[in-house]
Amino acid sequence: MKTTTFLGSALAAALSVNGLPSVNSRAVNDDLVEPQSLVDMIEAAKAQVIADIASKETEMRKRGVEPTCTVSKLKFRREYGDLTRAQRLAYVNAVKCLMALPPRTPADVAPGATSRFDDFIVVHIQRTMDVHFTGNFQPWHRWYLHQYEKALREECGYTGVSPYWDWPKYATAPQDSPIFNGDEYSLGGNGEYIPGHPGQLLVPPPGVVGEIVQLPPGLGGGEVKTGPFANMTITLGPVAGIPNVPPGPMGGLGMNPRKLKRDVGPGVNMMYANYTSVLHMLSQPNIDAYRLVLEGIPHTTLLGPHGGGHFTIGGDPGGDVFISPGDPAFYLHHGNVDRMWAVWQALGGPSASNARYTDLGSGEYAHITWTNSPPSRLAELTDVLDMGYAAESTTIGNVMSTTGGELCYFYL
Ligand SMILES: *[C@@H]1O[C@H](CO)[C@@H](O)[C@H](O)[C@H]1NC(C)=O
Ligand SMILES: *[C@@H]1O[C@H](CO)[C@@H](O)[C@H](O)[C@H]1NC(C)=O
Ligand SMILES: [Cu+2]
Repeated sequence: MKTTTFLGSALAAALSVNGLPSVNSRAVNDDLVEPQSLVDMIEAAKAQVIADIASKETEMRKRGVEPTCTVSKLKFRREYGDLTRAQRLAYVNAVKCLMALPPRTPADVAPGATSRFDDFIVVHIQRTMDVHFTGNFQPWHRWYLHQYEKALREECGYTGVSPYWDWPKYATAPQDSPIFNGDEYSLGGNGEYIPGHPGQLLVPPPGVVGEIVQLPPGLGGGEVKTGPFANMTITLGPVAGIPNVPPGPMGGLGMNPRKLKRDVGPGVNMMYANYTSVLHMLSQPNIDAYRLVLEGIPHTTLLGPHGGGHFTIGGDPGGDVFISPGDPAFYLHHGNVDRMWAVWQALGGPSASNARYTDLGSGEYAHITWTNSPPSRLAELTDVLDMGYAAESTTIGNVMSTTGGELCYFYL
């Protein structure tokens, strides 16, 4: 059974963390201690982005055009744990504000939507099957995060930028990280521990062929009772995928109040989103290869860091891909998905001759249906990224760079 392997590696890591000898201790440490090569890659990417903006700026001014994104306007998104307590609190309060504003989604479309925060869940439910394992996956989520940040800023007076969650940083104990430790500056604590609860069983969505995956359990499983989102109510979903939780009314768009649950723990995090995974991902030569590492091999138990982050949160709504943005931690997880992509893009060299800003690939994840089933055409730069009632839509081509079009940010 798969869980044996997972528990085995978790145990090996625990042993090496305690300083006890372990056969695997060297390999495990390599996976859990930040390698200098990764630090260097991220620094090189940042330098490249700044150099690109500077040269574009000069070239545009020569032509008498005022550039929209300049070096001085560039905003840097930061890791949640690197924010000051005041910054973390400001972010948390802005999210709470979004949860208190009325929805724009009409009640007959989604009677379960009760807030502006919910508008974002609704469009994610509506678009799930055509924005995951598809050519628009990363562009769609890039624009989605940008619009969420914009709503926090314009509708809730937030003055900061989107934070992210550097997965490997807390991989041995994500439940103790500044994101999940349950203090007043966190995004709420772990779910209450349910002794002996099983890990999540991943079942492919209806109509999609694939293996059933048994994940190791986390250290929660129950309701979140500490921190800013303690006792938070979620009304949309579930749609599919949470064990022992039946789908909500109207395919998940109906009203179905229940409490936020999480199952945060090191099992999935160490296995799928460690430093080796990230370094390996950033070393991929093209977008098809990159996405196979990020999202895992189609129809197999290999999850990749994207799934690894999602199922490190787990629970309800975190364990259901359709409604996963119902857990406020979703936006920090996808912040890192976007950060990794932006870094990988910049590592391809100067933007003027860098295919990573234009190439959407031709592999199994490059089409307009989930893992190309049913078979569909390849995604194109002119395809629309639909934000439904949550925000304005755009096209893939407008978001291929974090410093082009309306976007002007990078990551520290
Ligand atoms: C959460 O709800 C429980 C009752 O279920 C209550 O005892 C507790 O004080 C609540 N916590 C917060 C932070 O509201
Ligand atoms: C780190 O991730 C890789 C996959 O990216 C995996 O093969 C390896 O076992 C993981 N390390 C640990 C300690 O689980
Ligand atoms: Cu998504």
